[in-house]
Formats: sequence, structure tokens, C-alpha cells
Amino acid sequence: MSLIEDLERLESEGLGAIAQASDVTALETVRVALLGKKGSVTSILRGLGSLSAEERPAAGKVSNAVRATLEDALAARQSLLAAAELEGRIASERTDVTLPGRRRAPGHEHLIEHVVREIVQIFIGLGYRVAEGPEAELDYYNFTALNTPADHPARNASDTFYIEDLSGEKAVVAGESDVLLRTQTSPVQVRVMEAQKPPIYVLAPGRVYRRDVADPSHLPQFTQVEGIVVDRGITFGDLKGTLEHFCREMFGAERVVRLRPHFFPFTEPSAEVDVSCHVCAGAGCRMCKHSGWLEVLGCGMVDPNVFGYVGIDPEEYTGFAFGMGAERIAALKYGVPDLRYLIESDMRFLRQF
Ligand code: 2U9
Repeated sequence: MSLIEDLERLESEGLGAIAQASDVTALETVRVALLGKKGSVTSILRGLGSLSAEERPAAGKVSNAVRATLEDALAARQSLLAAAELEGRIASERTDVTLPGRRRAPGHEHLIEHVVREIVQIFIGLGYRVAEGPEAELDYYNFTALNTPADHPARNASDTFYIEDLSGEKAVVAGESDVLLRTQTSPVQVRVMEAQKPPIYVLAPGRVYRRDVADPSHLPQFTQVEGIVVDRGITFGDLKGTLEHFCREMFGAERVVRLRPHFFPFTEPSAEVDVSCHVCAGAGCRMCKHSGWLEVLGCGMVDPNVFGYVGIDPEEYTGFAFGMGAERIAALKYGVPDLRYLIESDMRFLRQF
């Protein structure tokens, strides 16, 4: 009868261990120790086979009852502990939906982008369309087709960023044209004229690059907006009227506009456009260096040689072109004293616009 006593002892010890298991993992260890393959109850049950035929029924009954009692106790404790663990997790992971959210700082359009859009809108209103082109450009489109002589200073490596191949030699496309970072957006208009017959009314905004050291009025990378018109019967009067309209829309209806003769390789005649100083209304002040005028853009009638490169007949068509730096326009309109502020990403400055 010692086997039955052993079983009863194991039952009471087992029930104690089950009651003491403090979590699901500890309970599993208890289950394996009692009822697993090598468990203490299991090995006693294996011993039943060695009992005599008389002893076996009573011992079998007790052992089944002990196993059932332990299994029931394990199941009951298991569901109790699992429920407690779930409750604990729910409590610790609870989200307080009443907490205030994290404030996000929404970005806004950069002043340069804003000014480019202002300029573009004025010319869209006059029926122009916008064209774009590559920033890494061929010498041919940036200089040659714009009537720029081979010995022009702008072509010097000290003024223009030429793109080099891995050996440090100038990169050349199709054995003929150097590759450079465009110094103006004019090549965009050359490409438009190659691809399309007049009438052409096109605006070309985009980034340009020059080997300049940054100072209050120069940046090595800046944003140009250029425009070109090619049509039958276009005159210098059309150019003047268009740019007067632009300046008044951009800077205010009260501003006076004047053109001064100038020289560009791609236009003839050429001019620079000034608007009357908004600070002193033309009387002379520090802003306009006591001249009463602020220089805003350059312009001219498209040189017939340029038409020659793109196959437009200068006897049939004439055209005008103009160009401006968006950073300079932004500085004039919004009173920015140093162009470098526009590219330094200092939020204390940018937030003001
Ligand atoms: C073609 C023919 C002619 C574009 C022009 C200017 C005058 C001009 C400067 C303004 C300030 C450059 O950004 S800046 O330094 N530009 O003064 N640009 S006429 O003339 C063209 C363009 C394309 C085919």
C-alpha cells in the first residue's frame, strides 16, 4: 500500500506547489515536475505494472483520481494566473488618450521659392508658359548658341564650373561639347527654340552656378528667371511695355521704370532695367546708393546670330529676352540686406516671411 501513500503524498505536495506558483511559467515547471514524462506522478504510475493483480485495481483507481485532481488544479490555477497576467499587461500598456498631442511645426514656402512663384504668376498672366532644362548643360547651349565668343571671360574655368571625368579632365559629350553647370537659364530657351516654331512666349526659372565667392550681393548658386518672346513684328516697345508691367506688378504701381543701355552677347540692343527706389522715392538714400534707382533685371532684343544657331529666320521673326536673379528681387522687395541670409537656413530669418 506504500504506492498509494506515495501517490497521496504527491497529491498534497503537488496541490501545495500549484497553489504557490506565482506565474504561468512557474506553474508550467510544476506541471512538468508532476505529470511530465519524467515527472514524479508519472513515474509512480509506471510502477503500477509491477503490482499484483489484486493490488492493481485499487492502486489504479487512486492514481487516476490523483492525476485528475492535479490536472484540474493545474487548469484552474493556469486560467487564474493567465487572467491576472493579461490584466497586468492591459494596465501597464494603457494609453492615456486625454494627454495633449505633440505639436508639429508645419514648414512653409522658402522666400526664394515664393518670389519665383510671384514672378512666374505675373508672366503666366501675360500668356507665357514655363520651360525647364538640365542644370548640367553642354557648353554649346550655355555659351556657343548664345553668341558668346570663344575668348569671353565667362567661359574661363575661374568663372564657370566645368564638369570633370574621373581622370580630372573636362568631361566632353560626343567628342565636341564640354559639360558644365549652367551659368544662366538661357540654354533652356535655346532648346525650346530648337524644338518649337514661333510664336514662343516662354519663362525659364531655375538654378544657375557661377564661381563666385558668396558676399552680400553674390552667391555661387542662385535662382534665375529668364524669359523670351519670339514672334512676327516684336519690337523694343513690346519689351519695354512688358517689363514696365512686370516691375509695377512686382514692386508697386507707383514705381517708375527706366532702361539704361548695356551689353550682353545674346541680345542687341541690350539694356538694364531700374525701378525707382521705394525707400526715398528717387530722392537718393543709402538703399539706392544715392542714385534714386535700383537695378532689377537685364534685357534686350534677341541677337540675329542666336536665331541663326536654332534655325529661326531673323527676317521673318524678331524677339526680346530678359533675365533676373530671384534672390536679388527678393532682397529688393522684402528688404533682405545680405543674399547669404537666403541660403543659410536660419529659421529666425526665414520664419519672418
Ligand atoms: C536666349 C537669348 C537671349 C536672357 C537675358 C539678361 C539679359 C540678363 C542677368 C540678370 C541678372 C543675369 O541673373 S543675372 O546675373 N541677365 O541681364 N538675360 S537678356 O537673354 C536671352 C536668353 C535666351 C536664347
